[in-house]
Amino acid sequence: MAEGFTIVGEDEVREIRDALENQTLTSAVAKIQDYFEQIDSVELNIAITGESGSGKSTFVNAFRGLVEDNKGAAPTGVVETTVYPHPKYPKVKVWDLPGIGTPNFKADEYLQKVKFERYDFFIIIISERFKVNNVLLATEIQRMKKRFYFVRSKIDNSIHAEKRKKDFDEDKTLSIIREDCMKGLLENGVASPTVFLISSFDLQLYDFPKLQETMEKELPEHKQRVLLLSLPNITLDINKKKKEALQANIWKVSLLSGAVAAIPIPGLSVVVDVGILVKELSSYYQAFGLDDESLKNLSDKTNVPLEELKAVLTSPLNKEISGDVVIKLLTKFAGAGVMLLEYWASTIPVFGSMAAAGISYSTTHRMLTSCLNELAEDAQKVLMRALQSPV
Ligand SMILES: Nc1nc2c(ncn2[C@@H]2O[C@H](COP(=O)(O)OP(=O)(O)OP(=O)(O)O)[C@@H](O)[C@H]2O)c(=O)[nH]1
Ligand SMILES: [Mg+2]
Repeated sequence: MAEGFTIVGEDEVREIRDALENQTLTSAVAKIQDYFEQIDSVELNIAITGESGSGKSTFVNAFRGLVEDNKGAAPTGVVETTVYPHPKYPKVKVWDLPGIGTPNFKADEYLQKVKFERYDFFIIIISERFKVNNVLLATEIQRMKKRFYFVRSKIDNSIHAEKRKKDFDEDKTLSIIREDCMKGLLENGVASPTVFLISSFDLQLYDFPKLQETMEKELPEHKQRVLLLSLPNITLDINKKKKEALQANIWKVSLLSGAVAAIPIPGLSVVVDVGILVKELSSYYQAFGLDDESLKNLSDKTNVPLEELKAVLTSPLNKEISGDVVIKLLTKFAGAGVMLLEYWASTIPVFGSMAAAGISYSTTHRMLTSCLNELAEDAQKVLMRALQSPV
């Protein structure tokens, strides 16, 4: 067996078989192309609302992996609705809605004004003190059949203040804050409220991971992927889930690259569209935030110098992803491709009758899997370095 060789899971094999056995290779490829067009066009619109000064704009930035002085970051004190497309996934739009500060607040008018229909869900940011306006807003959002999540911001401040007390216990402080928020909401008629405690300065702490999981779970399936990929690379769990999501599509990309305008590579029994593979590898790179801009943002946020973050990267893909690099990689994995042909041919009969296609497919599959593992590992190392843990 080749080094690091991983047999694909049963689900994946079943999916590939279904795609290939009941139809011709051409129609299977057309279906895969269709699938990629569809996932590329999925939009996600997230509304951030709450009282004035509660921390909406700061959250909008943190969610997109930015700090305030970055280009394109949300400024504070803006009163109009402003949309901030995600820097890497422009179809993911975070909307910074106006604050709901006025005493004679009318939730229905507010929601009409901010065009509530366009959002997939709302995040209502609440701060230290309970305000009835939040309840009016939540109730109206619910009436409009939209989802919302309560987020209590600035938890770092609350923890900091409590830390001075001599019997300080972080978990206990957090549950007191949580219960206090929930009590206010319950008393004002919000049935079984959930409140996520966060600090926009340290999103990886407290309840953000839980919020992220809940948002993902409650989205329609076709929107889950784009939310996941657009999440800031701040926890090992996000890293792992991104890797799984990307891994799940490798068979589709491999099949596509071997079937669309495929060009033989001199000296290799591999026939692929190198452009598709360059695009795919670049998308891994973006998803894991290994590009210069993302690393710079991470460095700004954590105060770990950019050079130190870059120093932990080991994948050669961090230097360049080009057609030449892809061809070199395919050459490196061609041997494995030949070796794996038998496995793939027994799994997917059509490859048995087309050895060339089988070798191209196995080589590409093996190459993408290996690159994905490598980049995911680099992303993990960068994260651990940024969070100051020993690598
Ligand atoms: N410590 C701490 N401060 C925060 C956090 N979130 C926001 N802030 C601070 O709270 C203040 C208000 O934050 P903004 O993000 O401007 O609040 P906003 O809701 O957009 O305010 P308006 O646009 O005026 O309605 C700023 O000074 C932020 O730095 C947080 O999680 N922790
Ligand atoms: Mg603001």
